[in-house]
Amino acid sequence: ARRKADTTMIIQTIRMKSVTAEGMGTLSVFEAEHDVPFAIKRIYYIHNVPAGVQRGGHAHKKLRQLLWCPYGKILIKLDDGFEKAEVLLDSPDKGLIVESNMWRDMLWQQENSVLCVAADSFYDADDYIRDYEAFLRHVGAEDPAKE
Ligand code: T46
Repeated sequence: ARRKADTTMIIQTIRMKSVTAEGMGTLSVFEAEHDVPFAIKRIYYIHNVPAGVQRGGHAHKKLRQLLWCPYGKILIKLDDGFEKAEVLLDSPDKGLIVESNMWRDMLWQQENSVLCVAADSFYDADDYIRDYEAFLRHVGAEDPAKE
């Protein structure tokens, strides 16, 4: 029951408030529930990743997250089952909200880029969908050829 792309996939990016002190660098900040549309229960970060590596390859049933890259360049590829979009995290003040039911891949484009994530829930392995066909069924976007 694949629907037509009559709705556009909404990709929400945020700009962190950034305060630069002349010759002394920049402080960037975001606040839970103010700048990010949820309370934060967990922070994790992914580092020591060689350039060219792709991680992810899953979706979450419920989890909502903010992704940002304080150092480096990481391409985030999103797929809601109907449409795909890409966002390049290439600036420490740029954040990407990834809602639930989004298939995500993260491609490291620069050695040692760091991916930081603020999540609205504790870790729950049962919240992951790691099979793409199962994801398409979950969001009601099965390939009609396979029905
Ligand atoms: C996501 C993207 C952006 C834990 O034990 N606790 C945790 O909080 C997390 C996030 C992971 N883990 C364990 C589970 C695996 O054994 O760490 C290992 C690596 O996790 P995974 O292969 O899922 O990593 P990525 O980079 O593919 O995905 C991660 C998050 O898991 C995922 O929620 O949205 O970053």
